[in-house]
Amino acid sequence: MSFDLSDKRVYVAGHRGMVGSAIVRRLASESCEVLTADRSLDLRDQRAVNDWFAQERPDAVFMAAARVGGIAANDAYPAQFLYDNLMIEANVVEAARRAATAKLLMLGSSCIYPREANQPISEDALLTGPLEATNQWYAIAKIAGIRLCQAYRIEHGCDFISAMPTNLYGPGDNFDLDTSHVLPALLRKAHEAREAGEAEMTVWGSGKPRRELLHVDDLADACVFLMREYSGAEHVNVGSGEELTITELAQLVARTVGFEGRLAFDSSRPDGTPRKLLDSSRLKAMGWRPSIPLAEGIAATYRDFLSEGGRRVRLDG
Ligand code: GFB
Repeated sequence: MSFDLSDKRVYVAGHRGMVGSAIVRRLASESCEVLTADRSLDLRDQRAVNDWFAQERPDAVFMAAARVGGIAANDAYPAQFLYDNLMIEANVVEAARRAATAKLLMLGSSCIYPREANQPISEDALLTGPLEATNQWYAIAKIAGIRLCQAYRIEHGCDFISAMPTNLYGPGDNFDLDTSHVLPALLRKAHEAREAGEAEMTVWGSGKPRRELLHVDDLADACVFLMREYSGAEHVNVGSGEELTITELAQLVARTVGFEGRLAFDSSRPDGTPRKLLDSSRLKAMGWRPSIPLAEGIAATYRDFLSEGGRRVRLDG
């Protein structure tokens, strides 16, 4: 039986981040009441989270709040990535149980899978091998998030589910070069190199790793779909199937921005996971498909960058 969102009180945790804001945009076309908390609610503070839930009593929760960042931020802030994410997840899940929230969707990441997982990576590859070192702290926290939902399902009968998106991009992304993911970084670098008339732009690592990219509005649509249609213990992969090397991505970004110079590879920077293409066949079999082609999504994200003036600099999702 599907979960009906009509007239429900729906809390989007992390509504200022790229994922949370996309979910809020997506929920605008549903007849539900969207709840958000202001900045004064620190999701790492258990008592504050319990009080907020007791007062607001959401029927459903999209758990999109997280400390997030690209390969360099993960490496630089292991304690923040592990501690903040563990606390946020545990507090929100426990508060949702206490407030008798009927359904919760936890968001994870494709970095939960072993570095050497078979490709495309199916859900059952979880915990079958060692993690990639550059994002293991974040991955451990996200694995704990999946297990929390499963444990609460077993012990308390809570209908808490998890979705594991592939690498995401889109409006509202973080364009800070020290903490961002690859796509916003490349957009910014190509833009600034073109503006300054430079002959080359720097790309971290070898350019050989492959990444699958999904537009955040497609993810938001998949989250609403899963909230409605899925009630299982196992986490569900959410990918686009659009995979390319970092070199190909940099070339696509350069074309989008109109930068005609060379790519210079900085081998002092890490490559990270060689490949993490998700097997999204379970979600596909349920009837969901992405709809935003990569080239179109990148062009829209570049427009967002220009309208924001590249000012978005953040570590929280
Ligand atoms: O997106 P990204 O930072 O993270 O990097 P991951 C992806 C790839 O792009 C790496 C290369 O091989 C980087 O070396 N790259 C090239 C760059 N130029 C740049 C650049 O200017 N900036 C950045 N950031 N990368 C993330 C995890 O891993 O995946 C997160 O750190 C999360 O925790 C996310 O799980 C899904 O794809 O390697």
